[in-house]
Amino acid sequence: MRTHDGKRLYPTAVPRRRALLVGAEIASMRSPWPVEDSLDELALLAQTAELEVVGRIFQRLPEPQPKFFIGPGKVKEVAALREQTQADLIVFDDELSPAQTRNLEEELQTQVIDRTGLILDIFARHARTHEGRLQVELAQYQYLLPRLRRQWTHLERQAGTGGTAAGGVVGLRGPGETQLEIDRRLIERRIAWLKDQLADVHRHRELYRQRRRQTGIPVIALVGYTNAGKSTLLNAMTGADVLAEDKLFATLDPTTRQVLLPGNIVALMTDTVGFIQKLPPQLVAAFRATLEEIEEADLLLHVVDVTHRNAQEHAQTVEQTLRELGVDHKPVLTVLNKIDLLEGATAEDVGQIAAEMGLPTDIVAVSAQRGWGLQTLGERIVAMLAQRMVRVDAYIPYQRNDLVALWRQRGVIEVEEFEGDGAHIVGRLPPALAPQFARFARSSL
Ligand SMILES: Nc1nc2c(ncn2[C@@H]2O[C@H](COP(=O)(O)OP(=O)(O)OP(=O)(O)O)[C@@H](O)[C@H]2O)c(=O)[nH]1
Ligand SMILES: [Mg+2]
Repeated sequence: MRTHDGKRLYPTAVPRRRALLVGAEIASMRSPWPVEDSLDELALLAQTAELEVVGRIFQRLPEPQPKFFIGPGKVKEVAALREQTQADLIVFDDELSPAQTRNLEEELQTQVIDRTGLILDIFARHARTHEGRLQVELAQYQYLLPRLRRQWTHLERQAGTGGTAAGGVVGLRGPGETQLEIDRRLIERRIAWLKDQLADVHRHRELYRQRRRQTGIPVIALVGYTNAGKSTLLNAMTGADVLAEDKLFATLDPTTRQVLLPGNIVALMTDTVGFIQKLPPQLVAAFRATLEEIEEADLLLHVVDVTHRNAQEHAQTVEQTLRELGVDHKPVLTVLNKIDLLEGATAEDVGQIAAEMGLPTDIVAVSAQRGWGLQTLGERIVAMLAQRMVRVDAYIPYQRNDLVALWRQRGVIEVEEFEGDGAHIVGRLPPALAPQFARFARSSL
């Protein structure tokens, strides 16, 4: 296990922690996810965090129970299973309140974390840039602060055994009440410092964006469920070499690359952090860089792994997260990825699959890995970007051929007729560039 700054918490020789997974199907929450599928996903998350999953158990309930989230009888079953499997960590699939976590730890005499805590641990492992690390550390401390007390109660009880420094996220020790107060104050101070640092980074990025905006180069953001193939698609479209792995949350820090679209149109394409069900939107929002890239984008490409059993649930989660982040007004093009795994499927079959999943039928099917469908995808992107541009009808003299070249690269030329000492051009331009053409315009609609 490693902390957010890459230091090892334990020597490598120490065996993996043994995790017991606990799920619940809550009737009142009406989650579209079958509880077993959600636990499968939790198991993948646990593996990514290098835990050994030694058992799983779930309960169907009308409502979450205030004390333990699950019912007291089920807690007893969990205790028995823990004994039997020798688990030393219990991972709940749902968000627990700090009080529920404390009650469960007291009852089960073992460390308890929830899905959010586990995801934070993975974030801490995968953040690479300075900003990414600051963001993760801030999110970790914000998660930890209300839970500090349980660390103390939990560890005090274990005094003499040296206490179990909790894995990843919860790696703080707090041996007593005084220490707890000190920890709390230190953490509050650290949170304030982290926020300051991040505000600085944001100011710098905003300056960069302002310059970028003035160039009128359109921005395309790749969004989607984790592991859908966003980074693979970015690499395939732009020749970037972003890490793409069969892991959840391989990408945390957005990468932006230039892409050359059909007609030699230049755009920027940004890879962003993946979404996942039951991830509090504040946590996605903690990735300000991702959020800002999405807010800034002219077009979102929603990448869906069409071969996943839960593709429909994935797509719904992404749509819901975009709504929660307040960016659902952006134009979206749905891209069904990994079609190489659908052996012998025709374009019609893929359209059918999309319709059955309740996805927009207006999709593009690709294999980012094999490079299939990328030409069509590029053409569709150009067509959608053109809709965001303003229509311009201009006469440009030959001396200003530089403007024609710019138009060709950043906009779309529909008609080009040579007349006298220049060219009469009709087409579309990004709104940011239109003013440069204003003095040559015949009419601008
Ligand atoms: N068969 C097949 N596998 C693919 C395709 N595209 C991506 N993959 C695989 O899917 C896995 C996830 O791909 P990534 O590109 O890392 O996915 P991502 O959406 O960036 O994931 P996160 O960054 O973790 O959110 C990798 O193992 C890829 O090799 C594809 O078109 N076909
Ligand atoms: Mg990625």
